[in-house]
Amino acid sequence: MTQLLHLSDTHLGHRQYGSDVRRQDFIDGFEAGIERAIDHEVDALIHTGDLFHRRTPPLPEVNRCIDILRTAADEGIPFYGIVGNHDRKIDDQWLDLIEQTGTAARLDTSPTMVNDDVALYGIDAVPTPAWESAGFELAPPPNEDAYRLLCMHQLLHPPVPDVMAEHSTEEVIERLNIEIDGLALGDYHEPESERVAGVDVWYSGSTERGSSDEQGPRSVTLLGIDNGRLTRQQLDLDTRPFRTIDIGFDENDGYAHARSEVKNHDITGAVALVNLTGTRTSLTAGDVHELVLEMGAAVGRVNDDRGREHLDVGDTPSAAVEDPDTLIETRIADANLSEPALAVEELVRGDSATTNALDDKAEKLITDAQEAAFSDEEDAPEPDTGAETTSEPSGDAKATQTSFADLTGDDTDGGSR
Ligand SMILES: [Mn+2]
Repeated sequence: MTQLLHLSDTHLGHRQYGSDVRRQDFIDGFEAGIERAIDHEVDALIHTGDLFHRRTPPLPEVNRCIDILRTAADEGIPFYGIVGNHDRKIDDQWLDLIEQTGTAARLDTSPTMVNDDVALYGIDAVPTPAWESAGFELAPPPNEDAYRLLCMHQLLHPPVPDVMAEHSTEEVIERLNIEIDGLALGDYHEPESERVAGVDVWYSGSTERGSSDEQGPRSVTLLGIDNGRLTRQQLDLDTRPFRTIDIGFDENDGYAHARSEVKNHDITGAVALVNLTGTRTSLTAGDVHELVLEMGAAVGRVNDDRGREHLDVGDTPSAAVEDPDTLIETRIADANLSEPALAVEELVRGDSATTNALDDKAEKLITDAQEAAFSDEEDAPEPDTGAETTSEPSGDAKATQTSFADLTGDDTDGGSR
């Protein structure tokens, strides 16, 4: 029997909610997946795209990724991957670079054989404009009886719900020049499966929550292939819990009210997502953020909707609509933004900062990036990031690693009162 471990959408380098704790969580999720492969002594690992969160991942993430892949390589377990929509670059890919270290290899339309009885194929994420003209020509395996497993990174229906899908699974299968037995997919972050036109089709899901609507356990998939027959087992990963806390405010509600509401939830070590509704009071979103951290949350995220008129839009199919963060992330991945633009975007969306602090911070990021870009000097002035010394050039995402204290003006170098 040949055993494979399928993992996907690891999004290394995702500094979710502007948090370095979350950034580490994505590394940990990836590592946990690789550990499962080692525990089960699989014959190979397959990764179906979005290894990294951005096409310009932080260098520490690339290094950590290689370290972790090496633990599998040292056990004789090869790692085969394809490129996703988030980490896709124009020509050479990150996987090509990592391949130089001997810890990974890219799948393509020629078969990569595992134990002579499984033929692995890979087609990188195809952007929508290129879809119609994309060639799905696979070279036949050397061994006629081999189990043919194609890896792709697309939203295909089924099993992706029709409203979220880009294309139909049946269309993909029809466009292939050879028959396949299995289609291992990435891009959709939930573990789902379906049988389409005689082909087993499944998503392994992501290894960390990319948004709060990814509610089920994160997982990887153990595949067993015996005489051309496939068995599949979902292995759940132990990831940081998410807790959603809704707090309604009346005129006189302040700190004590917020505290007693938060107390109803076990937020120790969790990502606490707090929604504030009702009347705007003197208690700020920043106060609530501080409160949940004091009460043991590892990460806090406060959405302040107080004082807003709510339109009753009636019965819309909201359950089927994707989380806004997920939609934004996808658009950003497609947008080919510059480093400074990504840094400012992350700053704006990443935290519940006051507008003034945000303005100052964004302006500084842009000014620093301009200085770095237009300076004739060999060593352009380093951006003033306070006590922290950065080992990366200015303009890199590193410059955005401000703490919440920085953003709220609680830092020591604030100056003004
Ligand atoms: Mn993804």
